Amino acid sequence: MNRMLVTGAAGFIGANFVRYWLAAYPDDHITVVDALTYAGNRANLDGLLSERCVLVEANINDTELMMQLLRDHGLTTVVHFAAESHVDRSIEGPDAFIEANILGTHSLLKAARQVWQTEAHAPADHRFHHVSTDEVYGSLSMDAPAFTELTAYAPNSPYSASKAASDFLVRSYHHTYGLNVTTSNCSNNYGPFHFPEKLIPLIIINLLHGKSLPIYGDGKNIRDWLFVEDHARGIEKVLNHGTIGETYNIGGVNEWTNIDIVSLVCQLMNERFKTDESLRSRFPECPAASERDCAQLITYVKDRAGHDFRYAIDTTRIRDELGYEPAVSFEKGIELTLDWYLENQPWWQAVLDGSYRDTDT
Ligand code: NAD
Ligand code: TDX
Repeated sequence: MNRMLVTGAAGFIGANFVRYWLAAYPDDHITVVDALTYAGNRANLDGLLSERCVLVEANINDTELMMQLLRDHGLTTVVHFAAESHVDRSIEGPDAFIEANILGTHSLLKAARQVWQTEAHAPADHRFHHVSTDEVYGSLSMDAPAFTELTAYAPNSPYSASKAASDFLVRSYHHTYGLNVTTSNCSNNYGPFHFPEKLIPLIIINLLHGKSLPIYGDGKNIRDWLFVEDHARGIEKVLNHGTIGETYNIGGVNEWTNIDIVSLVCQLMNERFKTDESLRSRFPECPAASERDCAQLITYVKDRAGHDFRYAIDTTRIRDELGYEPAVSFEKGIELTLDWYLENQPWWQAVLDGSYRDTDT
């Protein structure tokens, strides 16, 4: 039986990870720590909280509290998702990224080191797994080979620079203090509970409302998309079989230009409106409700500052050493995602109108 601290699990990927883990490991216990920033949403944990899974609303920068939780809940594994995660916000205001991603990660590392390595009742075994991003490697040209774990770090945004700094801190706590760490660097995730400031959910929700679909620059930038549950499976492989001190790249080997992925979502939405009559009355402003093509909402806008051109992940290490393969094809994952947003309007409506922040809901 494992007792885990999962940080940032009221957010997109952490919530999906906890859902996956609780179902796969019925004997395990999870303590979620989340500061419930704008990106944290209690509703993401609906149906999951129980005696086996508790939510503590707290900031990872509170080192004393993190130590207390590790001790009092007998936690021997940390899976660290908590972070500021949106590149555009990091361009507008980097400070929150330094605070959460760098200082927050360091606070957790200090807590783990103190409780797991120096105290009388330290557990025999422990693990600190750090969840990071492919963006730490910088940007690729069209024909450059995909990022491997040996690719030199070259972060370009305040977000990716803060994640790179946190990766190095994690590395140093292994090298210097012998903390049992692993790190995974994953490509772009998509799926349920994705906050609608990010490309795919933003596009889905905008087109349902007949709003323009903003494409930065020429739309030719490339991302490697992975269904969020497959990210959870990758972290599971690393937790169960990964080598201490190592980093593992996780990706979908699934590169799409932004304009192609937005066009695909438009095409799938056109089809949904043809097969499901009820969508016309639910979303009358969507072009597909009046048999027009959703793609007419595509609007090219000013590019993101310092916009990385291409990310691509070489998954050889995690595939060959840990036997990891994504389980959900992109064709299936994008359909699942679209259907999730169509079926969970109250979830995203509450995000749009701000009521998801009400503490008594
Ligand atoms: P998210 O923004 O949806 O969720 C982040 C969560 O962390 C929120 O619930 C927020 O309340 C919480 N949080 C933020 N600062 C905190 C603090 N100081 N203390 C406690 N909680 C805090 O992010 P996400 O997309 O789920 O990403 C999770 C992790 O995965 C991040 O570390 C991100 O860098 C990494 N990652 C994301 C992607 C992606 O495509 N979204 C890809 C690779 C890696
Ligand atoms: O309105 C938009 N229009 C647009 O063209 C938005 C929000 C984005 N884009 C472009 C920018 C990117 O090239 O789409 C691409 C994807 O953008 P985001 O969804 O903001 O993701 P990205 O910047 O690629 O970063 C994501 O993947 C790596 C996550 O937000 C990070 O947390 C993760 O580390």
